Amino acid sequence: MLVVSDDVQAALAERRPVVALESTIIAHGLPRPRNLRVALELEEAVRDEGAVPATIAVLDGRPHIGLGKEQVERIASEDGVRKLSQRDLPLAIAAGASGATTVSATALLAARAGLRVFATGGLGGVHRGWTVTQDESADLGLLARTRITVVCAGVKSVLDVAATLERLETLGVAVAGYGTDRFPGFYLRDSGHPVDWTLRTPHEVAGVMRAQDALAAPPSALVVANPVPQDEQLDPALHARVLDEALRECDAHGVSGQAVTPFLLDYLMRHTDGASLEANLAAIRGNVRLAARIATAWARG
Ligand code: PSU
Ligand code: MN
Repeated sequence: MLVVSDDVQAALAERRPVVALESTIIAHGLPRPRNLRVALELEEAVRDEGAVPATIAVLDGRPHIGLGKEQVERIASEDGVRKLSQRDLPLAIAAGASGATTVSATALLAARAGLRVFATGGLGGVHRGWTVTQDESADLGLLARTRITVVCAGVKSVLDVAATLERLETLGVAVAGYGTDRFPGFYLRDSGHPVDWTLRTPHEVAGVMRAQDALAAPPSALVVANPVPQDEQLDPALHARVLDEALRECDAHGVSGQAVTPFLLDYLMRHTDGASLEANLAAIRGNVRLAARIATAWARG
């Protein structure tokens, strides 16, 4: 069922570090043509750190773990690449469709392939207005059932961050700040909420992963929340102002379902002169590098 690339297969067989990367960010989270350059740059960053990148996507109905350059190009450039969350996978497979995978679909496929470390930008979560729309990303439920370590810059700031943190607690997903006791705010270093645990080295993160296994509790994820570097964060005042507008526009246009997240991210990008995009990319780059170091500490076992 899974098409695992040769270099990912070899790395897994030899217990060398591998980092899973999601593809929705490429297809639906970043503007073309920059998205292709970013996808390739992120893979290169993983290699720089001595690990093997495994970008995950569904192509013509087949889930791929590790993409070649032409396959990355398809995800970045082809029209009609869908956004696939976990529940969409069997539908896309049976239909022979192609799609980019969100955190939920990526984490599921990565875990199936035997990968343990995954890097992304920001997780999905509980949306503002949840009491009316019930809009909550499938990312949370899947992470509650999957043994994987996700390195992210927190959850997207367009969400209700406090509610998302509560939900992660209810679902039993472990959350730790990396080098911080504040939960990061995706474009910002600090979401305004604390975290209960702080991890300071890849070795410490690997120690928690081993403890998860030793405990043999029902499988759930470890979220390593890694803040964007201080000098690369978005101006907090600008962020607050534009985010307010974005949420109002989203409402006014009646945007709903899968379209909400891409709409908000795009609005922020266009109304911050691209500054939100730069902060987003800085966060992802940092996460990818840290994930590679964690995968290395994990592989050393
Ligand atoms: N963070 C970004 N860009 C993105 C996403 C997150 O900076 O495109 C994607 C991730 O793939 C995440 C998804 O899993 O948004 C969540 O979408 P939704 O809220 O529809 O579940
Ligand atoms: Mn949603």
